[in-house]
Amino acid sequence: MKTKLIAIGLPLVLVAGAALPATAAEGYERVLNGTFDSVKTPWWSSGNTPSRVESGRLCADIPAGTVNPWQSMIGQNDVPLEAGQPYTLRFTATATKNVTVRATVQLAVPPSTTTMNKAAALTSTPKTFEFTGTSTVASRNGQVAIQAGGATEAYTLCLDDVSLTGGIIPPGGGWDYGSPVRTNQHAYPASGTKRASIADSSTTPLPWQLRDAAGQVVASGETQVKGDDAMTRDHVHIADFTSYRTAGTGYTVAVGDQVSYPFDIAAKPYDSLRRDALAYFYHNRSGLPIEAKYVGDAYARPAGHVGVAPNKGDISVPCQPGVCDYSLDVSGGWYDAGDHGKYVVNGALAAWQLMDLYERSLYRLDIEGLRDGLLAIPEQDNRVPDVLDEARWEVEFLLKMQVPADKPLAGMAHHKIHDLAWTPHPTIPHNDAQPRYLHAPSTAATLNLAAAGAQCARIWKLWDRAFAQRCLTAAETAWQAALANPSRFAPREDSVGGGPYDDTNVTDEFSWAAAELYATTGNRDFLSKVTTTLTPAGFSWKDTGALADLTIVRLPFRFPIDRVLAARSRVLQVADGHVRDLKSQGYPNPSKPSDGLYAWGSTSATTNAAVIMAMAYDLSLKREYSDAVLESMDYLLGRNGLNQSFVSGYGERASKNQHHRHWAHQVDPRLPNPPAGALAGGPNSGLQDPVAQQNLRGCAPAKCYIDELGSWSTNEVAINWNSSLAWIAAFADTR
Ligand code: 9MR
Repeated sequence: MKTKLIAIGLPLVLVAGAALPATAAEGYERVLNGTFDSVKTPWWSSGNTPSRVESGRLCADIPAGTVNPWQSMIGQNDVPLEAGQPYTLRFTATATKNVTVRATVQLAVPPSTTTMNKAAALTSTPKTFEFTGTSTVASRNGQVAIQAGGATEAYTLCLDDVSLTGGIIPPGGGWDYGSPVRTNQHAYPASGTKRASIADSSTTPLPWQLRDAAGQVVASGETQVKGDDAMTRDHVHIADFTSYRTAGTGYTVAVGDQVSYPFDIAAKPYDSLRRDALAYFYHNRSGLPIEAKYVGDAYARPAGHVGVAPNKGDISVPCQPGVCDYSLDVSGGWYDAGDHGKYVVNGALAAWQLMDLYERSLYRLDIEGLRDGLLAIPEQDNRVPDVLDEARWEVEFLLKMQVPADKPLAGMAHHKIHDLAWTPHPTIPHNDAQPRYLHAPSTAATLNLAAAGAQCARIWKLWDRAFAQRCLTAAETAWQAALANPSRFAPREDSVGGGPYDDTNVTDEFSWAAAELYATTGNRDFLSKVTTTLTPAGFSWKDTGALADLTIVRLPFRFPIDRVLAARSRVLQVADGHVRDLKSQGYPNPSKPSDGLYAWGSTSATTNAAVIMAMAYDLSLKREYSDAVLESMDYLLGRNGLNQSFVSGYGERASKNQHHRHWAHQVDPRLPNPPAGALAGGPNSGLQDPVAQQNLRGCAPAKCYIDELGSWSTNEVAINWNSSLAWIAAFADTR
């Protein structure tokens, strides 16, 4: 409730939300928002215990009738604890009846190790408590809680000025990134570029060795001193062992007594990743059972959201109150990410990218990419390329989101469908009991449907003419509807129970949709509406203008030659910028944000930049571009400031706790970790979630990442990120 006053001699120093120790003996503050000045986050309460912030306190309605203390709680998770360190818990509390509760500090995950568990007798007069205890474990999963279960009568408990102090590691610090020698932890291509990055303060070159699995030195040399790396604040060296080309497993790079994680050298290192990155989509399909014969027992689950209780969707989903008076069958599609929302803007982009991957395979004669049976999915034997089967699963859903012809705003697309409130972790899709609603149609969703629909119409002509026709009709209807409703924007605030995907500038969406519609129909009206181009800012779900150029480059024979030449030269020019950015950095990220900050989903900025460089390679066949794509893979797979592979299952230290509702092993040991091939969002300077805020304060932009389930702003997965990973993984072996 109050701002903390701390006396450090004279004069008085005023510290808001003090992160620094009040005195050396007291230790650092470990809880966030202990004063409840306005918001509740990141505090939570049990499902049976409604809570809210009231006059600067957190008040909770404790129900009668539970048995154990932990059956009704208020708490905060993701509190870092250090082994052997003493902690002091302080809080002020009241209760509307005299009652004794338990004040606890323990692990929120098994084995729930306790640091303190103390009785606190509450009355209606505010009382301040102080307890101490020593942690026996080092963990970033500590939990501070008041356990109030076991009450015989209901009452209200209010809490204020909660503080947990202790520990010697400064907030955001204490990270051990392991060896300073960072490599692609998965594999390097025998015939491609092979480099390691080494974090070392030396200003003169250092000797390096490449060792085989038996420890024999098979190549050696001296590092290049790359110098200070702004995005990581590391001082970096580079070791280049490109000339070594013998395939094998268990290689390491050593610099002095520091040794990298082991890696392979292989002719085609990305063969499994191209399939795993695509398998992500079947795993996250809504509306059909995910079968063990395709994914294995650990990942099999009943169909999600097919109208079977406790699910309330998605067979007949009503609009949010006041938005429309009908319900739609919007079953199917992919869940967007760690949540069970389905969003047309993002879904259309991800489906588009898979369809673009198909068209690349077609024009580059990548037979593997066109194979039926490439993936373990139900359609693996239907004589249609699996990548198209997977994309169609989403396109069918997108078509269902279009407003029917006899309704107001006919032809527009509903922006999204998702739960009324955020569901907890874990929630397996078929167990989601939340009501789900259609949200208002938006111009952006409508245009993205038009773009993906037009692309679908062109592609499926070859495979299923009736479906192609449905796509074309939907796309043309959507276009007309968007012209008639050019400024219906999804609000940013609509972010409870699902993400907003808000966007108030749709010039880029108009242009991208027009490019796709022109490519498919040849109708010149569309060509004049193609007004945007590829720029160094690239593309994302929000900024789709660059995709117009990518469509032109993909289909040169369908566009006027001057447009094609201009688009090609922009792809080469922007790719040159990415190559420059990659080469200028200690760790090979082709995306170097101009504002010096890493954004939410930064790994997709990397993969999307790699897509541009790959397209430049396809246009020019210049090795420089394909080498840079391979080095981008190195960055994603461990050659970075964190020594972290952001792709599950690929690398010794690979992300395994991505924010996801059923790959939630971290909070329920009966559930699996993500399957191989799921890309974590990666470093994000924004630190929007409490886990990141607790653990990453002060991080260098490229180090703002934590492999914890609770860190939705740095460690989520998403369809638009995996579609991009699948695209470059397919490219990497087929240059
Ligand atoms: O990828 C999206 C990112 O660009 C936004 O900054 C962020 C906040 O609006 O949302 C991200 O998308 C999330 C979506 O809103 C809900 N599903 C999970 C998505 C990935 O985190």
